Amino acid sequence: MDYMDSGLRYTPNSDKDWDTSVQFLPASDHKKLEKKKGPGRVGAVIGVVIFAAVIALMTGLLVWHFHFRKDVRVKKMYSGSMRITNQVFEDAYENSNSSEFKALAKQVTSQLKAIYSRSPQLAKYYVGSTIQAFSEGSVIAYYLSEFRVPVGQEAAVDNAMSSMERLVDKEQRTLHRPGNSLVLADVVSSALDARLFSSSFSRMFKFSEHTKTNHIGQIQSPGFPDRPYSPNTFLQWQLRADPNHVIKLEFDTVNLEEDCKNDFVKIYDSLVAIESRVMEEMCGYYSPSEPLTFLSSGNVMLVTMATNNKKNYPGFRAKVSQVRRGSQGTTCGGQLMGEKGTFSSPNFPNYYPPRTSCQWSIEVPAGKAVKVSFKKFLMSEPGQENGKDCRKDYVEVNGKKLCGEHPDGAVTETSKTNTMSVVFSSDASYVDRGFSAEFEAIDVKDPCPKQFQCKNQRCIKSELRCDGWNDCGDMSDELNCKCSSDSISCKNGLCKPMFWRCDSIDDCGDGTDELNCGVCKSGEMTCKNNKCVSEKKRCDGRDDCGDGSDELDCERASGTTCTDLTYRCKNNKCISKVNPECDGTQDCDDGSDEENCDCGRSMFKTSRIVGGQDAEEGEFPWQVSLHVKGYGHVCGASIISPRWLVTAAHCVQEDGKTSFSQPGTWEAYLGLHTQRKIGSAVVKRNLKQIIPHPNYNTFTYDNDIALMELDSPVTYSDYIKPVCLPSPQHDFPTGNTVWITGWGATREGGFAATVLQKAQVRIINRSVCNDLMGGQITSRMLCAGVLTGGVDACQGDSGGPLSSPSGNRMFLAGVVSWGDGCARRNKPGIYTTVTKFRGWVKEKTGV
Ligand code: 4AZ
Repeated sequence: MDYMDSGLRYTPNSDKDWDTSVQFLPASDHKKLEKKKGPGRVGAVIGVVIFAAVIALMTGLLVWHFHFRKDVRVKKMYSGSMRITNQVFEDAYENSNSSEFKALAKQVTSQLKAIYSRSPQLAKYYVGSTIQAFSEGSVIAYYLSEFRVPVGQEAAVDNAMSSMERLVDKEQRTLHRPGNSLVLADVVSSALDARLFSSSFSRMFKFSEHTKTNHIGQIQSPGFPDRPYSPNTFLQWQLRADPNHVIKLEFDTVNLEEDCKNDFVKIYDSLVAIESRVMEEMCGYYSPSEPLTFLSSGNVMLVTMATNNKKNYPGFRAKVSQVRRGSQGTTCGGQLMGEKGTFSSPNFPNYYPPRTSCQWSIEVPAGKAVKVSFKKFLMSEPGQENGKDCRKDYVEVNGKKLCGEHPDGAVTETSKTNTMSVVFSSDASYVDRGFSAEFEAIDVKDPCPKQFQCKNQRCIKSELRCDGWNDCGDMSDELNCKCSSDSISCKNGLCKPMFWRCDSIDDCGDGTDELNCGVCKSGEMTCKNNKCVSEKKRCDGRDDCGDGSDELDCERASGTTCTDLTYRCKNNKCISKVNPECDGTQDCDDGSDEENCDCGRSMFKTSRIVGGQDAEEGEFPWQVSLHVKGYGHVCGASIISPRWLVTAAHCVQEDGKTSFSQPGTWEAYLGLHTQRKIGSAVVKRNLKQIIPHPNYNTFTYDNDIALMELDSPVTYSDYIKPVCLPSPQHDFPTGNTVWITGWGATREGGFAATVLQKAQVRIINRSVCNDLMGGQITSRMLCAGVLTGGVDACQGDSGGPLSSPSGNRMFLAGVVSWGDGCARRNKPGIYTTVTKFRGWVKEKTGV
């Protein structure tokens, strides 16, 4: 169905599209050409033949050009709004069937034609315009204009449309305009989202609702909640409020297909879908606990919904009401006085309205200074995710602009005097949840009374100074310390808890805590089982340690006696080299250590040390997002072959409500980077079977591993590749850095991440970990983390990989399993030890 079907249409005369005149240039040297003698009879014949061929070719080209060549054109739609300052709004303008609406619409369309005629590009390709609605202020007209543009000319038309304001200006300044011409201002226009006029729509519904005071209306996708929304459908709701009111739209459910390319809901601060007035685009599943209320800037709002042919979900439902402009939630700023207080962006913790700016003037008692701490800070939007270059929505403190997303409490600003100004500004497109902040009066000379002041101006409890933990976030609380008796005095001045001594991790940063750790005398080596044996016994062909560790990594690699620590080749011979598999060197006589090595590599070198940030696309191509159908992301998994995934058994454990153990409950997204953005790299698979480990213990999380078979194999790509499975003897030494990845919560109890997150953690000594975790660590568990806290896996990361670099490949060291909260200090993340299950994986999958 055509988007232009509704409303009034004005169609101009069609223009000539092609320049059909052809001109021949005169020969530059015709005299000379005439004088030349012919080359004889043969030459004349050849000349005639060539002449005939050229004539035939030209005739053919002309026939093709004028007769067969298709005038290929694309439909381009632009939407916009303009304020008519010399008209007064009448109630009849709300009804597109009224004669008043039709009369004004006719005037606007003819004026639009006059405006487009000012640009040769636009005039040539213009088809017509429809007026979609009018609203108050004096009168705002919302329109759609259609152009048919030859392929290749689209950019020129976009360009011409971008200077629409200038064209309007020209038109407005034309002499001899009819006396009743409209006076136009505030012209906004942009190309319509192509998904909103797809030719595949078979159904189109348009609703209008004018809210009233003390009345709560409701809009919902058709069939909600009893049946899924229909395919290939376009819906729009034009919402109006009384003058001096704004629209409040409160979603209680949003449950759509994951991929916004297919099904989506888009909210506009307008009555027509103008891209520069988009407030938010939504698809996928939103937890009902997420604050999902939107406020318009004026008395209109448009909600659109588009669905494609496949996969229909329950849809959405939202309440619509009007709020008086100036009432709570719609305003912000003001005078803040006193010792301390709080303030937040308008409508916090819900979405702030677009086109809003305000200022808080904070004044604390004379002689003191103002300190502002942002508890929450969410001012991110497309084109401004990185928190730099805050040109769209921002907060300005002390002349410094802040935007993007910041961790709770991470942003603190202090003034030099007893006043401070904080400005909030949102632009016309995209909104976020904003901020909540606290201000307090501080003594300039003693800004942190009875507390320690960090270099970054944070105040922390005095007892946290020199305790080995980075409480400030900038390490300033751990510098220049006199260490207590239960701390190690690092040479570099840091103090670290005594129990970190000799755990094979350089906690001091200068190695002090790992010095003089050997219990063995000089000339002796420390075995893996802590026995001391003479250095001379290393690699002598005999197992002197008793665990084979004195016979590892010896020159004479092959033919070693087999122990628990040696690598067993396919021919059952053992080699002493540590982690020989897939290291690029053939160590086994039969070459089996270099077999099945198409794994663990991505397009990227993962080299940066980070504490939780967006992964690159394709950086962890074995990462899988496991979705419960109709709900969304629940767990992670890792690809180990075209057919098989490894995940956590606790992800597929029945909970009474959802059949987590049933393959039909799940869908696996491979090659995914951003949740709800299903690009061409993403492959979705249903599951054929789920095999939880038979010894999985639901109370202790022991043996927390499961296998998933896909219903059909995937083809590997840059974004979909398997991770390497470690041999049972693969060594992941304490202190080694490993990667955790997932879409889990970005803080304990927080929301799941949209973009795949990565963080680097270290393998932690098993006995240190067992002490920290109250003796709950079995040999089937591996600990990894950053004991100072702040970096960890969390809810939603479960089942995902703990990827360990070895050579130039990544091995699956662990499966995200459990933890005591997330990122707490002294509480590492616990992972399933994959090496312990290598035989079981082989038995069940053949991989
Ligand atoms: C979870 O609930 C979870 N900090 C996963 C990992 C950790 C904690 C919780 C580790 O899925």
